[in-house]
Amino acid sequence: MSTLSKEVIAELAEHLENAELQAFDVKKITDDYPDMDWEDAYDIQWEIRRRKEERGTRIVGLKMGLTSYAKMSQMGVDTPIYAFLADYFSVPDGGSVKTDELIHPKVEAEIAVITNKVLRGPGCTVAHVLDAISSVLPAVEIIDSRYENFRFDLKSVVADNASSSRFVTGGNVKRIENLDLKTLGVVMEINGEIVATGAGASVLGHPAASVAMLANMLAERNEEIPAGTFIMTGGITAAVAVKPGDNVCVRYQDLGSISMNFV
Ligand code: 0L1
Ligand code: MG
Repeated sequence: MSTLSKEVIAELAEHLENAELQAFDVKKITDDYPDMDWEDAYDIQWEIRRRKEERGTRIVGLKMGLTSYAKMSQMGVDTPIYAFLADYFSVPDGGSVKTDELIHPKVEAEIAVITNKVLRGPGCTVAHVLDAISSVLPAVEIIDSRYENFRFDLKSVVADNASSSRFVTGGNVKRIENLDLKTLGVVMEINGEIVATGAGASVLGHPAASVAMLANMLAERNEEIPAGTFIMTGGITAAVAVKPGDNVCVRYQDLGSISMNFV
């Protein structure tokens, strides 16, 4: 049950979207609206999505966030969340990420999938997801919370589109039957130094569990995951801060590597 009026939802969406587009930080929104609930938080996120689509921005995928135990303990939370990916978030493999368009970026290694069947909850399981994944590909997410010094709570983060800002995908696309997503390993390097390592099982035990959770969460709003959706299943490692001049390279077992420069 929402607690905020339509006008307040629209105001907060505009406020957070301006912070994203103009790269300035803001106070967490629950300071002024301490009673806002989960539905309010997702209403604000969906309103940001609507604003972008109205201006002609395309939604090119979905993501799950806070799905790894490393990330949950880094942020002191225990519930995964979802968000959307807009077309201009995409940076080509080997490309440059402009830090003057961001506030305080961090990178996360992720496993992404593309579906070929509709996934609809409630009751969506890992079995349904494994049957609906046509391909698997590597992805690196660049998150950039709009909140000052990363001081936020989960509802504020949901409203802020789960800190989504950029992503890079590339490497090799593989069919799911040729991979073991649970043991698939990643090595993240910044400027040639290994800064994080992990395996797919860090994502809720299996990245497909993250997609099932996404379908079940969307069902609460009567939404589904359409066939052909690109989904980033969540960070395998804790997020690592980056600065201008950094080169990030993530090597994936069986899926090649992805790199980018922060300029
Ligand atoms: O992609 C994610 O795991 C979402 C992270 C949201 C919280 C943060 O900014 O670290
Ligand atoms: Mg992420």
